[in-house]
Amino acid sequence: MAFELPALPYSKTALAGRGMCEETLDLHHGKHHQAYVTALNGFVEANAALAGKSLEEIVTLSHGKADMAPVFNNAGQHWNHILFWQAMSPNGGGIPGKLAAKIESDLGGVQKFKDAFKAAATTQFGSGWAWLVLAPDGKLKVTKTANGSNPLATGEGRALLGCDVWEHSYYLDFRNRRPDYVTNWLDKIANYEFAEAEMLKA
Ligand code: MN3
Repeated sequence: MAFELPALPYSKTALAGRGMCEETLDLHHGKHHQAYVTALNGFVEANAALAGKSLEEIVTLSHGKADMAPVFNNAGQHWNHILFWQAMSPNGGGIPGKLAAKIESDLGGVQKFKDAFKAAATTQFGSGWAWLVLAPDGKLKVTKTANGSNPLATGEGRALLGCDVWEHSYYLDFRNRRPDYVTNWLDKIANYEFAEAEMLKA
């Protein structure tokens, strides 16, 4: 079974009033994410060791292996973007009670969480991701990864939110102003209902 580009869970214009325009979503989903899926399928077809493996298995088995870096990059980016589309919402920005309480106890409150997330996102040199994860010790943690990597690969925990800080995610809307993109993303776009549901599944 070839991997497939998942449909967006909202229309391409759904986030336009919240700082992510139709062209950004159209290119990001239809071109960038599609390219990762197409490349990954090419690697799976060419390598019998990858046949029949789940996306999570491919991410894990290719992580840290120099000869599998192209496989890891594309599998990781497919996994990251599946999460990214779900981690955004046209009704984003509001933090529901159970997640807010956990943020308060583990991260010192919403403002400290947002400051830590912005710091992670803006200090990630070059391309990468900022994450809110439920760490193996049961605590919330803010982290970052480079390029196509993610908390599944690094073992840092269950990803609850992931913010794409590759330039293709924000350049049309915010130009070079990554800090403004991340602030807006946390305040108006992030789907904390999704993050809470993922936290409660764990
Ligand atoms: Mn991207």
